[in-house]
Amino acid sequence: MAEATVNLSLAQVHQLSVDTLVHHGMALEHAESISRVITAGQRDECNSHGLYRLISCVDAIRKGKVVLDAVPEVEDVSLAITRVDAKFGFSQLAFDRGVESLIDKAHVIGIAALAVNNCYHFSALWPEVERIASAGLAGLAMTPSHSWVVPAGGTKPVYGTNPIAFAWPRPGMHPYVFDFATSATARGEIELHRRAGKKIPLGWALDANGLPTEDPEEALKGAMLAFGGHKGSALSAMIELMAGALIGDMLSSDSQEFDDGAKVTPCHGELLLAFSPKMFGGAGAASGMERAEAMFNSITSQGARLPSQRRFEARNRSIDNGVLIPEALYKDVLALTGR
Ligand code: NDP
Ligand code: PYC
Repeated sequence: MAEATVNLSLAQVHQLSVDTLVHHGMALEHAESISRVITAGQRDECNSHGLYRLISCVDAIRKGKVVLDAVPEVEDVSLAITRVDAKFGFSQLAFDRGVESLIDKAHVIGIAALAVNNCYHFSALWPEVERIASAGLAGLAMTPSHSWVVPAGGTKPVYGTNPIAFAWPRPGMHPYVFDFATSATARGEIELHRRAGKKIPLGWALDANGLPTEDPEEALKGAMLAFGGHKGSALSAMIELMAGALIGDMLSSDSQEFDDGAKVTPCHGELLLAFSPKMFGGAGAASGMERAEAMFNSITSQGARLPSQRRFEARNRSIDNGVLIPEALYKDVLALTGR
């Protein structure tokens, strides 16, 4: 039987998100920043990081973990580096406060970095790299999470689900964007399988005894696997180093310890990088952009799809028709404010 759904406009999703967060004491500026990202996630049918995330946001608020009125502090570290201390608020407002500086610096000196420290982080990274690409820059973003993922060949979790996202600007078109967890899937996907009473594919996780499992509940009690064996595992380690150790912030294992059993969304840092094709390419910049287009064409012309194509198609549909939310999720979100 088809799942019952509720049709909401994007404006309704945004308002539902703002109202829920403000109801729980979130400062309006934070609620607006967070809700833009949640609405974008739902709009692009990224179900693990759309409205569903409100449940974990409210959980973190109820457990008194997140600073609801944190004022992010922007520090101009050097010509190339901007740091934003999120002061233990959610990450989105801190990103909003730092991104213009990142973009300005990359335009001036060709390459720049934004380190966001001390933030509670639950969102997808593509809205951030898309923002960088909208300024004509290539963008890279990465962040740790909680140590849920075993290194390839090991048995004990070390890494987070550690997402990495990249965007390349394409004038007049959507950018080329990928954004994925370095685990076989995002933890949120496993949680959604549990909600839907569905099995997970083998290769995503191990149970608490270290055996492969198709049961999402057992997977969440056990450990997750990296994507691509030793390759995803090494990428995940790089993210721990670059978006944790390098920027003086927590690794996934530290974040897990900091959580102290509360099981709320992870708290750590994020690293974002921006590169100017104009500055790097110099006299060859225009031909570099043309070669990039030729490569994209050689992918799509053989029937293969670009990452984010599904998302951009979903975006067009949602802008025209609104989004379909599972009724059970809609009820759970309304229940967050006692409705
Ligand atoms: P997916 O495996 O669903 O997708 C990963 C990427 O691959 C997307 O860019 C997707 O594009 C692309 N893709 C999928 N199938 C194809 C295909 N056949 N051909 C070309 N490209 C394809 O993502 P994950 O489950 O790994 O992660 C989901 C989200 O979770 C991410 O946005 C990530 O940032 C977020 N996350 C956040 C964390 C945090 O700590 N904040 C932790 C972990 C994950 P498309 O979307 O168009 O399908
Ligand atoms: O889905 O793995 C995940 C995740 C972790 C933190 C936010 N999302």
